[in-house]
Amino acid sequence: MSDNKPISTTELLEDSRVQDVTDSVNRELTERRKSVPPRCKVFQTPFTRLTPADEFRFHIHGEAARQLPDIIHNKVQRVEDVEAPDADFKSRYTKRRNIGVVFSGGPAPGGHNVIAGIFDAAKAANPENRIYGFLMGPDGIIENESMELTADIVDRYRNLGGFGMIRTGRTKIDTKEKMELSRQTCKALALDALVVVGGDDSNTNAAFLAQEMTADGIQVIGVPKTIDGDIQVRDADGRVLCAMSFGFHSAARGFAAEIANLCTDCSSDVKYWHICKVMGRVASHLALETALQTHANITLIGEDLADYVDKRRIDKAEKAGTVDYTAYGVTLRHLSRVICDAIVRRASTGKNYGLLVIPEGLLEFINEIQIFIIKFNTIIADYNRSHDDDFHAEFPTLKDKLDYLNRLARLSREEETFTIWNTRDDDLFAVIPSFFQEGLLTERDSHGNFQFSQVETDKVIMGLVKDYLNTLKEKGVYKVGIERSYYGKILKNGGLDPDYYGAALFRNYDGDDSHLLVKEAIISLKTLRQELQRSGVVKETDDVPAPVEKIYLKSLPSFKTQTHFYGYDGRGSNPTWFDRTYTYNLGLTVFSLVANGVTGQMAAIRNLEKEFDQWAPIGIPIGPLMHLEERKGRLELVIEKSVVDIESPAFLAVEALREKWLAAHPGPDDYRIPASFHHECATEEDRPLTLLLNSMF
Ligand code: FBP
Repeated sequence: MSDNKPISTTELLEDSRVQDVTDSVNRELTERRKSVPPRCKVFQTPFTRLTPADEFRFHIHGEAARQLPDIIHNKVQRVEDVEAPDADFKSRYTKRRNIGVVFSGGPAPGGHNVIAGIFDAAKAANPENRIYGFLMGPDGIIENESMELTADIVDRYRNLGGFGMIRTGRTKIDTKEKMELSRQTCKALALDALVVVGGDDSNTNAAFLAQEMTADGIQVIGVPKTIDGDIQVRDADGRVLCAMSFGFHSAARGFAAEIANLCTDCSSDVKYWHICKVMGRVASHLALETALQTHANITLIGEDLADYVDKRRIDKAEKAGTVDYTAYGVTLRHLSRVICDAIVRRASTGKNYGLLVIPEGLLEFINEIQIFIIKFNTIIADYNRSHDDDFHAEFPTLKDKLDYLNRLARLSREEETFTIWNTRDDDLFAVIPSFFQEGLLTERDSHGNFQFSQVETDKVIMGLVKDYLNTLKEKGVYKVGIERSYYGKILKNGGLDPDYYGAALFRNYDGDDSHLLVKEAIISLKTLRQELQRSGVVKETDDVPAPVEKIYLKSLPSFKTQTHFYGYDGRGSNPTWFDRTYTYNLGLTVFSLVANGVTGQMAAIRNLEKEFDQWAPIGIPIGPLMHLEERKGRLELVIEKSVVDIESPAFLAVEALREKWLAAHPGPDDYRIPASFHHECATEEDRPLTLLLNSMF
């Protein structure tokens, strides 16, 4: 455009420089796709074998033994290299196979590398091996929708985030019909093995599929996926077998990078409290990791709140010779008080800003809410079982649902045996804000789980916080501390003696605090005047001097918030070095389990907290991990979700550093900026901090 001649769009789009910068494939993407993750030592030779690791034991649930007889006695399998395999071994290992892979549940960074690992190992063992990807999650198995994954397809997705290659879905193969259709699909494709990449529920599904298809000789292998980090497996003696599901690290690092930026911003313009909700359907692992990565001022951990015991209430009840059950577990009201206390303390040191992290699944740990969730799970499941129409289709609006609940409450008065919803429940529920009522009654997912991501947890909590802060403001308790030197300067500049007004204006003027707090009684210009008159520093006929008024106005807090939700963004991020290496090796582990003929196993890697050369691939038997849990109003066998252990070093560290990170003192905050991550190489910080801390003691 140097000769000012207008350029046509055709010319523009044909220019190679324009094409370069507008192409959807940039240099980083090309490099990412080409990059090859390192292989664990055992995978550096062409063959691997399995050795049962008898030292690991499990407490087997009787119901699991009854329902999963063919896979319940499986052992942990150590993946080992074979230096000189005999001909028999070789021919079994390299026999031509068809392997099907499915993604199940929410995306998690690294999933594509699981497929890449399976693909590379399978093709190396026998180039005739075929890998099929089921489309749109388990529906692809039920409906026989799959595609063969070729080198071209796999190469396009290597080291990239998301599950775009074959996409995902949340359907559960939980009925006889769906199981039969799945079996038919596997047979139609002549599958030797089916690989289920999913969370706790999907690996549960994998165990049942393994049991069901043992007779057909179809192996089923699970892979621990979920950003929530809640698949963590230990044996009966507490030895760690799977420390972390894949995707957790990338999502947590993504959230932490964003939150650290907000810490920088809020401590610069000092006017906002940023309220950050972070994903994690139930467990607060992601919030805990984010706290360690960023040192946000307040991080709530659901598991900690569930464990809360109000000592004062217990003592009081004990003295009265009664038991106060409400003293166990925090209430929403109490929680809002704790948050307000922290906000007020920071404000008193001049910091009326900060960062609050709320885990998405927090409400699961609040007793009063948990009771509603369990009751609604049962009511909805009972309704769906006994009617042709679905509960949500029959009662589409909130009003319809409330009317139905009201009818149930009336029924409870007439029928003694009907106890699930009574008039007290109805009354308690009536005082909850309608958006939250709606949230609690939302549709459950296909596993019967309550969908926390659909509820505005932050809005519920912040509504209560804002109300209580207003009360504290009216009481004069919530005030912004004024720097002593600033006060002195403003009064002197206005020709006034700071000492003359100091004791009348502030509650701590005679102390040595760096920040001065305006007296609680002063909550308006009128009360300011009254207080100064009462102290005799202003006569009835005089006005309040302007510099004094200015100081008072500065002490008035206004609680301004910005809310953010970190979830889908982190879930869709590219994998960190840790996750891309972890998942590629999980894929290699899957093939080793398949080639060695086992079923009902979950691929895993031990020693993730150690240097890469110590990572040890294993197979974990899924059957023994099962326990009974309430789902859709019934007890069902599922893999137990791992929530944050409040005795763990990672939690104890966060708890011990809470006061430091709250930084309710003059001077800088204690924010931490996580190192940026590189996909090409491991860096000093390229491991979840929770993982590191929990492996130290
Ligand atoms: P998975 O357990 O399937 O891995 O999903 C995790 C998760 O990202 C949760 O953190 C979140 O609550 C949920 O998925 C959101 O689900 P949806 O995609 O259905 O909104």
